[in-house]
Amino acid sequence: MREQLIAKLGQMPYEILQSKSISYQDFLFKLIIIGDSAVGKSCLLHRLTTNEFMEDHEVTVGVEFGTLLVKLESQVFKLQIWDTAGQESFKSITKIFYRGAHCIFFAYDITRQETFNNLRHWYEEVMAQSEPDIIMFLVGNQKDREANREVSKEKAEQFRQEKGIHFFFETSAKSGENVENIFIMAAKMLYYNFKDKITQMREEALQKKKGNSQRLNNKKDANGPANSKSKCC
Ligand SMILES: Nc1nc2c(ncn2[C@@H]2O[C@H](COP(=O)(O)OP(=O)(O)O)[C@@H](O)[C@H]2O)c(=O)[nH]1
Ligand SMILES: [Mg+2]
Repeated sequence: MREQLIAKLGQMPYEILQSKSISYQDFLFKLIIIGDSAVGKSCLLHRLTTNEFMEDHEVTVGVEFGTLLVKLESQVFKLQIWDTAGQESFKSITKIFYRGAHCIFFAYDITRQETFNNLRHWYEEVMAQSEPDIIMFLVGNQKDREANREVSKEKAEQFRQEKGIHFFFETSAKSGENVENIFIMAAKMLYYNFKDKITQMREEALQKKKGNSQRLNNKKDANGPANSKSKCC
């Protein structure tokens, strides 16, 4: 069932839009990345938004954002991705960070067992702070450093199942492997979950738009011919 859904979502076509503007009929999803310091959260976000790898960079304090516009079945979604930049103690993250989040990425470094072990604390924090229906991803980053691996895929998969986390992927911000994939999967999963609501909202927006143009037409009918008449005669 779960595998079927993953396969189905994987096949769904998508398009990444370059424009950063958003119109009123688009939908906004808030995604957050959490996990220990130096697992590669900022690099994942940077890779997604610029397609570059940051070898060395300064740690910024506070929350950083990245955005991605994704088109799925003619509907545009804005993914607003929050990074904990510099606040990697699970106790120091503020409630605002979790508020209204639709999707969460639990990130660890596959070459540091400790970062994986600490996900238990992160998980508890998320359970206490976030919405109950939040979509969860387990993300083992630094996949390119296979020779230094400390966390097996089996252990990670076991953790995913134990906690009821929806997806598990290994990524590399360095090579780019699976980076776009996790965010696109998140967008598709959210679209899938919210589809009925989205269709309803879209119809309402269309009705409203129709109503507006109807009003405009009426106005035009009222003023247009009358004006031209008065000009003409
Ligand atoms: N080899 C490798 N290094 C990475 C990867 N992702 C991040 N790094 C490095 O790990 C360090 C910490 O990355 P950063 O994104 O700042 O981690 P954060 O504290 O979780 O935001 C940096 O030196 C990165 O260059 C990766 O996928 N592969
Ligand atoms: Mg960071």
